[in-house]
Amino acid sequence: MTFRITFAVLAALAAVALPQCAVATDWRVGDNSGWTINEVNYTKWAEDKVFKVGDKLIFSYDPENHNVFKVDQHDFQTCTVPVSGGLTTGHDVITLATPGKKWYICGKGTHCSEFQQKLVINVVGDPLTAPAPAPDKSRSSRLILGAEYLFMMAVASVFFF
Ligand SMILES: *[C@@H]1O[C@H](CO)[C@@H](O)[C@H](O)[C@H]1NC(C)=O
Ligand SMILES: [Cu+2]
Repeated sequence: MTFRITFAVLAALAAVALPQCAVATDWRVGDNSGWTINEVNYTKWAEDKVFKVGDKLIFSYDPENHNVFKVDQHDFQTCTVPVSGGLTTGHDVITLATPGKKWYICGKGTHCSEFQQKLVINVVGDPLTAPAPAPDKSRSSRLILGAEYLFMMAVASVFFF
Protein backbone atom coordinates (compact mmCIF):
# COMPACT_ATOMS: atom_id res chain seq x y z
CA MET A 1 0.00 0.00 0.00
CA THR A 2 2.67 2.46 1.07
CA PHE A 3 4.77 1.82 -1.99
CA ARG A 4 1.79 2.00 -4.29
CA ILE A 5 0.81 5.44 -3.04
CA THR A 6 4.40 6.67 -3.16
CA PHE A 7 4.73 5.38 -6.70
CA ALA A 8 1.50 7.08 -7.77
CA VAL A 9 2.66 10.42 -6.38
CA LEU A 10 6.09 10.09 -7.96
CA ALA A 11 4.49 9.23 -11.29
CA ALA A 12 2.32 12.33 -11.03
CA LEU A 13 5.41 14.39 -10.22
CA ALA A 14 7.23 13.00 -13.25
CA ALA A 15 4.27 13.80 -15.49
CA VAL A 16 4.43 17.43 -14.41
CA ALA A 17 8.21 17.79 -14.43
CA LEU A 18 9.20 15.87 -17.56
CA PRO A 19 7.72 18.13 -20.26
CA GLN A 20 9.84 20.95 -18.85
CA CYS A 21 13.12 19.07 -19.29
CA ALA A 22 12.28 17.81 -22.77
CA VAL A 23 15.32 16.90 -24.85
CA ALA A 24 16.85 19.53 -27.12
CA THR A 25 15.73 19.62 -30.75
CA ASP A 26 17.83 20.11 -33.88
CA TRP A 27 15.89 22.27 -36.32
CA ARG A 28 16.94 22.09 -39.97
CA VAL A 29 15.82 25.49 -41.20
CA GLY A 30 13.50 24.99 -44.18
CA ASP A 31 13.45 21.22 -43.60
CA ASN A 32 14.45 19.40 -46.81
CA SER A 33 14.74 22.60 -48.84
CA GLY A 34 17.22 24.10 -46.39
CA TRP A 35 18.17 27.78 -46.46
CA THR A 36 17.38 29.05 -49.95
CA ILE A 37 15.05 31.20 -52.04
CA ASN A 38 11.81 30.52 -53.92
CA GLU A 39 11.05 27.39 -51.94
CA VAL A 40 10.28 28.11 -48.33
CA ASN A 41 8.29 30.76 -46.52
CA TYR A 42 10.43 30.91 -43.37
CA THR A 43 7.79 32.84 -41.46
CA LYS A 44 5.40 30.02 -42.09
CA TRP A 45 8.09 27.41 -41.38
CA ALA A 46 8.72 28.88 -37.92
CA GLU A 47 5.07 29.60 -37.13
CA ASP A 48 4.04 26.26 -35.61
CA LYS A 49 7.34 25.46 -33.89
CA VAL A 50 8.43 25.98 -30.30
CA PHE A 51 12.15 26.78 -30.07
CA LYS A 52 13.72 26.17 -26.67
CA VAL A 53 16.98 27.17 -25.04
CA GLY A 54 19.44 24.38 -25.89
CA ASP A 55 17.88 23.62 -29.28
CA LYS A 56 20.00 23.99 -32.40
CA LEU A 57 19.26 25.76 -35.68
CA ILE A 58 20.96 24.18 -38.65
CA PHE A 59 21.30 26.36 -41.74
CA SER A 60 22.05 24.11 -44.67
CA TYR A 61 22.74 25.80 -48.02
CA ASP A 62 25.06 26.21 -50.99
CA PRO A 63 27.75 28.62 -49.71
CA GLU A 64 28.24 30.00 -53.24
CA ASN A 65 24.72 31.37 -53.20
CA HIS A 66 23.78 32.01 -49.59
CA ASN A 67 25.06 32.84 -46.13
CA VAL A 68 23.66 33.60 -42.68
CA PHE A 69 23.83 36.78 -40.68
CA LYS A 70 22.41 37.09 -37.19
CA VAL A 71 20.93 40.57 -37.01
CA ASP A 72 18.77 42.76 -34.78
CA GLN A 73 15.12 43.53 -35.38
CA HIS A 74 15.85 46.73 -37.28
CA ASP A 75 18.32 45.15 -39.68
CA PHE A 76 15.94 42.25 -40.12
CA GLN A 77 13.13 44.57 -41.18
CA THR A 78 15.30 46.66 -43.48
CA CYS A 79 17.41 43.72 -44.73
CA THR A 80 20.60 45.52 -43.72
CA VAL A 81 23.57 43.16 -44.00
CA PRO A 82 26.27 43.69 -41.33
CA VAL A 83 29.79 44.35 -42.65
CA SER A 84 31.15 41.28 -40.86
CA GLY A 85 30.17 38.31 -38.76
CA GLY A 86 28.43 36.22 -41.38
CA LEU A 87 28.30 32.45 -41.31
CA THR A 88 29.42 30.97 -44.61
CA THR A 89 30.16 27.26 -44.23
CA GLY A 90 26.99 25.99 -45.88
CA HIS A 91 26.25 23.98 -42.76
CA ASP A 92 26.01 26.42 -39.88
CA VAL A 93 24.88 25.09 -36.53
CA ILE A 94 23.66 27.66 -34.04
CA THR A 95 22.86 26.66 -30.48
CA LEU A 96 20.03 28.73 -29.06
CA ALA A 97 21.64 29.79 -25.79
CA THR A 98 19.26 32.44 -24.51
CA PRO A 99 15.51 33.03 -24.59
CA GLY A 100 13.97 35.77 -26.70
CA LYS A 101 13.64 36.75 -30.34
CA LYS A 102 16.43 35.92 -32.80
CA TRP A 103 16.67 37.28 -36.30
CA TYR A 104 18.61 35.81 -39.25
CA ILE A 105 18.93 36.95 -42.84
CA CYS A 106 20.79 35.90 -45.98
CA GLY A 107 23.33 38.55 -46.98
CA LYS A 108 23.64 37.63 -50.66
CA GLY A 109 22.18 39.94 -53.31
CA THR A 110 18.55 40.80 -52.68
CA HIS A 111 17.69 37.46 -51.12
CA CYS A 112 16.44 39.11 -47.95
CA SER A 113 14.62 42.09 -49.41
CA GLU A 114 13.12 40.52 -52.53
CA PHE A 115 12.93 36.83 -51.72
CA GLN A 116 12.22 36.98 -47.97
CA GLN A 117 15.18 34.75 -47.13
CA LYS A 118 14.90 35.78 -43.52
CA LEU A 119 13.97 33.98 -40.34
CA VAL A 120 12.71 35.27 -37.02
CA ILE A 121 12.12 32.91 -34.12
CA ASN A 122 11.19 33.23 -30.48
CA VAL A 123 13.24 31.07 -28.11
CA VAL A 124 11.56 30.04 -24.89
CA GLY A 125 13.55 29.29 -21.76
CA ASP A 126 13.44 26.08 -19.81
CA PRO A 127 12.21 27.25 -16.39
CA LEU A 128 14.23 24.56 -14.58
CA THR A 129 17.60 25.37 -16.14
CA ALA A 130 17.42 28.96 -17.35
CA PRO A 131 15.86 32.17 -16.08
CA ALA A 132 12.45 32.48 -17.70
CA PRO A 133 11.92 35.42 -20.04
CA ALA A 134 9.69 38.12 -18.58
CA PRO A 135 6.49 37.38 -20.57
CA ASP A 136 6.52 33.74 -19.40
CA LYS A 137 7.15 34.53 -15.77
CA SER A 138 3.74 33.89 -14.24
CA ARG A 139 3.23 30.72 -16.22
CA SER A 140 6.67 29.29 -15.37
CA SER A 141 6.48 30.02 -11.67
CA ARG A 142 3.08 28.40 -11.50
CA LEU A 143 4.49 25.27 -13.14
CA ILE A 144 7.43 25.19 -10.74
CA LEU A 145 5.14 25.66 -7.75
CA GLY A 146 3.01 22.79 -9.02
CA ALA A 147 6.08 20.57 -9.32
CA GLU A 148 7.34 21.57 -5.88
CA TYR A 149 3.94 20.86 -4.36
CA LEU A 150 3.90 17.38 -5.86
CA PHE A 151 7.47 16.79 -4.74
CA MET A 152 6.51 17.67 -1.17
CA MET A 153 3.54 15.32 -1.45
CA ALA A 154 5.88 12.56 -2.61
CA VAL A 155 8.28 13.17 0.29
CA ALA A 156 5.38 13.32 2.73
CA SER A 157 3.97 10.05 1.44
CA VAL A 158 7.31 8.33 2.08
CA PHE A 159 7.26 9.40 5.72
CA PHE A 160 3.62 9.20 6.66
CA PHE A 161 2.12 6.23 4.87
C1 LIG B 1 4.54 33.74 -45.47
O1 LIG B 1 3.73 33.19 -44.48
C2 LIG B 1 3.18 34.16 -43.62
C3 LIG B 1 2.50 33.42 -42.48
O2 LIG B 1 1.70 32.36 -42.94
C4 LIG B 1 2.26 35.06 -44.40
O3 LIG B 1 1.71 36.03 -43.54
C5 LIG B 1 3.06 35.73 -45.50
O4 LIG B 1 2.22 36.51 -46.31
C6 LIG B 1 3.80 34.72 -46.36
N1 LIG B 1 4.72 35.41 -47.24
C7 LIG B 1 4.69 35.25 -48.54
C8 LIG B 1 5.71 36.02 -49.31
O5 LIG B 1 3.91 34.50 -49.11
CU1 LIG C 1 20.56 33.67 -50.02
